[in-house]
Amino acid sequence: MRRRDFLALAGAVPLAAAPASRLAADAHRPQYHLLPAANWMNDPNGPIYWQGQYHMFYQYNPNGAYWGDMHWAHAVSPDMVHWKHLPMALAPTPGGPDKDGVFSGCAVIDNGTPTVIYTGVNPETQCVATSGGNLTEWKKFAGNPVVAAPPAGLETTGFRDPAVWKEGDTWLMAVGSGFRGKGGAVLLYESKDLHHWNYLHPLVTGTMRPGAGAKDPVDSGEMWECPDFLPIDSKHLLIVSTERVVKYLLGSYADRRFRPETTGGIDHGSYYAARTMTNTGDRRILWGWLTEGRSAAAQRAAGWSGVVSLPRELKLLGAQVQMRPAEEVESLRGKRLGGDDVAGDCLEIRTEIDPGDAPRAGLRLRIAPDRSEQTLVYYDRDQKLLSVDRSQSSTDPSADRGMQSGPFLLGRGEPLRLHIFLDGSVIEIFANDRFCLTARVYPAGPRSTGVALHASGGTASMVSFEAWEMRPISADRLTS
Ligand code: DQQ
Repeated sequence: MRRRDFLALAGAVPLAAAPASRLAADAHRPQYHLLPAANWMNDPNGPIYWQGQYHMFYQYNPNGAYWGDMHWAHAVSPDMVHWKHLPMALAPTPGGPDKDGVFSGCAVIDNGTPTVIYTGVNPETQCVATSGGNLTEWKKFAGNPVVAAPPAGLETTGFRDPAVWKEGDTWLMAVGSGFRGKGGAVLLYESKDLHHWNYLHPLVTGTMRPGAGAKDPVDSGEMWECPDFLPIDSKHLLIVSTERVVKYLLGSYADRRFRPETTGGIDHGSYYAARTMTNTGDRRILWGWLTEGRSAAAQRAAGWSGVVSLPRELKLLGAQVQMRPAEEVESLRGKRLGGDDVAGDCLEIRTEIDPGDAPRAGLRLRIAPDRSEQTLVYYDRDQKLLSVDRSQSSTDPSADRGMQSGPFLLGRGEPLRLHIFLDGSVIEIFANDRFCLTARVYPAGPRSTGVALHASGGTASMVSFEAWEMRPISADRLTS
């Protein structure tokens, strides 16, 4: 497939040193996921549906492919899959409360006025900005910060990444936080006008795994980043990012307190800082940051780092959180592939596998003709895990080789249903609509594109298999 690239975005988003020709030829750059024209990106910020368009903001460093100098970049889409980049939405204001970075936050519509609430640093404070209508020009509130410090008397591990929603005529705000030696927490505030906030109490406090202490409170679970809190059917869902993964807590919400009943993983791989889109009615669309799986030096050399996930639709099935790619993603399907010609690095694959008596069964992806590279995705019956084995994914020493897995159990007679999106270095995996794992792989060989059934220790069979080439969201679409 001819490689195209998002370089037409260059006018909207400042470019750094990486030459456009090199980025366009980079086989590891995704072709149908949203990512900036160059440089570093991380958390999705303030995703919102407004006046017939889906808006995505995200953490962005205009200076290079490394974290720092956080801005909010902006892209817009009619369908959540074809994107056009717009001018930078928010940049740090010298001397202002966000002078050292415009950190993560959310977007809401306040009586017809699009409004973002975000964290300014240093120190961590909560700030507000509004837009006249089309979300391209933002005016920071002159009275920022609207919350200047964590509640008096609380010794917190952090105070950032607000999520805001409305109940009746009252705005509620959840701020990511935590307590040393105890665990992560979400602090709850209320307001009538988004400018004057009154601290209520922790919406919920986590408990740490014994002995989990680490220098960085995010690594130990003593700090919860990017909280997102939403009703889903008759329950409420809290999503938090901590310990390098995104977790969910499902439970009941009453008297402005959240009581978790079950917990699970939103994604068990290279995925972080997830946030749902606001203003989408009853639909719950989740976006995450697909983190890189190669060295910082390799990221700088490539000139880009970070990808926005595909839109993921959340529903509740009994007590289980169902996760599926939003149906809009199907519009990217190109040629349908069949038989022996299934190969590629820009594909959608749907397969049903009967593990039979094989203790490990799944797919082999990105296989090199001489087998020097391959990535295994499989169900491990004995370990009760869904795993991605990256030990042979790349002959390039700068690429991660670590195993990625999460708890997963097939019911008696239940087949393994894999729904997989390959896009350059991205592998987004949905299993049986209830488990997700995103892996990043960087095969060195240009022909490491093979796909095959994987079984070890026994015989598994493929019950069904469908695959499509995926259409790049090409430069012309991105700028039209
Ligand atoms: N990234 C942002 C923070 C957030 C973290 C800074 C999570 O607001 O806590 O870039 O990835």
